[in-house]
Amino acid sequence: MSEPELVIRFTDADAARELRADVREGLTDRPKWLSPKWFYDAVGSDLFERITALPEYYQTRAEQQILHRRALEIAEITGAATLVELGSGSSEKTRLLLDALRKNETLQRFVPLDVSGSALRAAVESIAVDYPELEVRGVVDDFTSGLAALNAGTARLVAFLGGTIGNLLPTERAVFFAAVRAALRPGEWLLLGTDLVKDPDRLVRAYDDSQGVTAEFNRNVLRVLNRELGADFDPERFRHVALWNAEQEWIEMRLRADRPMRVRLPEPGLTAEFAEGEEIRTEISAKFRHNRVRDELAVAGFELRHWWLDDAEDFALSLAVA
Ligand code: AVJ
Repeated sequence: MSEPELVIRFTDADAARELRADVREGLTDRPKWLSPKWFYDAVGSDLFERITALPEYYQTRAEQQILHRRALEIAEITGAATLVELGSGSSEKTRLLLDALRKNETLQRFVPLDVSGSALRAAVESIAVDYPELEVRGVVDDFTSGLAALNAGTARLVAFLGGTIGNLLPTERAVFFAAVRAALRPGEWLLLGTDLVKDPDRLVRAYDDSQGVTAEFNRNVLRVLNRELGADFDPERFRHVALWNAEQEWIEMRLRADRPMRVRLPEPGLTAEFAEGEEIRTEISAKFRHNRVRDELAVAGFELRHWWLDDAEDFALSLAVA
């Protein structure tokens, strides 16, 4: 086994600086907002893992079903020698792809990219043990800016799974797809997971589960700000709100102040005033239709070649070529 490599392009100090700048911008804006990026400290990552097992949260199981059925086909079509995984997260899906590519005997390198250095180090080490013939190179970076790291490798397949693309605003998505395309050569591939537009009641329930796990996940971002910025949010005074924005076709998560409040954030040197009922938008999770995915990819220079659904037609896996 060759030792896995870990390239750190985004340090804890970078994250701290970005968090301060983000919070200053978002909490002085109207309406207030926070980036969903800051949900994922150790507690938040754990809560997200619990969300993926909730009866209401179908996405993870749906994507898993598609991958399970299509992994070999993906390996045959792409003949990928390098698997690049953006925002790698759970390694279960990764292993389905790695196993299929290994069976196809094309795979040489695995390049997972994630902002969380600790999660990535653990993932890289366990993959290196189980796939001893594989060259493994983890890159700690933000998936929206870390595409330069893709430079290494040939016959690449870039996987961006889990529906995380939905966290980006339409303009951010366009920038992201263009950046991925610019990092690839013609004939290389993008595998994209997207949640689909469906009955709004089901969507809202997926983001407002009966056990309240998503509510805790949402409020956890305030705990992150308390710890990292010395803020004095009282998370229990904020109500979890999940709603369907029919015009934009996205779910919004918000935190609603249940009384007037003044919150101090010593790090960015900020005092945030909340009126009773005032909300912070903490996440958008866009839901897609076939034509939108095809068109957005086409604008970036990708051709959508395969569009695969789970049995319930809740979630799509797209395979597009540069
Ligand atoms: C990890 C971004 C795909 O948008 O569904 C889960 C995060 N937020 N429940 C999503 C999330 C609330 C999730 N993604």
